[in-house]
Amino acid sequence: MSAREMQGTHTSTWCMGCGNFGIFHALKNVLATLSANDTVLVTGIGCSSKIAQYMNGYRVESLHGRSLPVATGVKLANHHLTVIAEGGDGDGMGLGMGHFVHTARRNLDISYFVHNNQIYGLTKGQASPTTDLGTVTKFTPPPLGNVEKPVNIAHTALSMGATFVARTFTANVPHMTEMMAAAVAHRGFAVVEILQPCVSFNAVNTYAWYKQRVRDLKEMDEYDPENQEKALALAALWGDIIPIGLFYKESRPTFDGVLPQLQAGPLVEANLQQVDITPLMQEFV
Ligand SMILES: Cc1ncc(C[n+]2csc(CCOP(=O)(O)OP(=O)(O)O)c2C)c(N)n1
Ligand SMILES: [Mg+2]
Repeated sequence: MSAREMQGTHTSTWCMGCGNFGIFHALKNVLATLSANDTVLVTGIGCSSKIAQYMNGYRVESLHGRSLPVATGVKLANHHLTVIAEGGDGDGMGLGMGHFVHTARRNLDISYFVHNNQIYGLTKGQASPTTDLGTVTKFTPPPLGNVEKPVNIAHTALSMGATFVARTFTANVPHMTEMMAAAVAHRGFAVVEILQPCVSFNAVNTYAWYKQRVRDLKEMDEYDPENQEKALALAALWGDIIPIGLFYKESRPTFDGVLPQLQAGPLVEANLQQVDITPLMQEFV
C-alpha cells in the first residue's frame, strides 16, 4: 500500500495545526514500506490514539492505557507480524505506565510511538504525567501550577531496559520518519518519544517553545548510541536543550525470540485439534 492508500476515509477530529498531523504523515511513510497484511497498529485512547481510525490496514483502537497489553497479545499470537503500539503521554505514562516499564524489561519485539503533548488533549486539557513543573492547567491552578515531577519518557524507557530509544519532533517529518522506520527495523522493544504541541490545550509547549530547544544528538559531544550511561545522561536533559535523535540501541534476546512455546511457529498456526484439554477442564469442575 502506498502512503496515500494508507489514509482511511474517516474525517479527523484533530484541531487545525495539531501536531498529530505530522505524526500521521510520518507513520504513513513508514507503513507504506511494510507489508500491509503482516503489520498491525494498536493504539490506546486519546486524540493521538485516534490515529488508528484514520489508517487503512489492520489496526486496533483498544482501551485507555492498554495499547501495550493488546500489542503483546497480538505479537505472542503471531510473532511473525510487525506490531506497532501507539498513543499519548497520558495513555502511556498514566494508566499504561505499568505496562510500559514491563514491556521494556521484557524486550518484546514491538515498536512503541508515544505522542508527547504533555497534556490530556481529548479530555480538554488536564495535566498529564509529563506536564512540566509549574504549568497551569484546569486541575493545576495558579499560583503553583503542576507540582508533580514530570516523567521523562525516553529516560524511563532507557532505565527500564528498552533496547532502542529515540526522541523526535513532529515539526520535522523526515526525522520522524527516519526514527520510526529504524524503530520498526530494530529487533526488540523500540520506543520513539515524539514531541507534539497541542495547539488547543497546552499554551506552554508550543512549536516555538520546542523549536528553541530541540538539538540533534549528532551535534552533541557526548553522543554515543552504544553507551547506555552517556545515553541516560543525554536523555535526562530537559530544559534549554531537549535532545532529539537515537539515544541508544543494543541487541538483547527478545521475549518472543526465547519463549520455547513459540519455537515451532506462531501460535495461530498451532493445530489445537490435537490437544486434549479434558484434563485441564476437569481441574475447574
Ligand atoms: C479508563 C479510562 N479512564 C479515563 C478515560 C478518559 N480519557 C480519555 S482520553 C484521556 C487522556 C488522553 O490523554 P493522552 O493519552 O495524552 O492523549 P491525547 O488526547 O493528549 O493525545 C482520558 C483521561 C478513559 N477513556 N478511560
Ligand atoms: Mg497527551
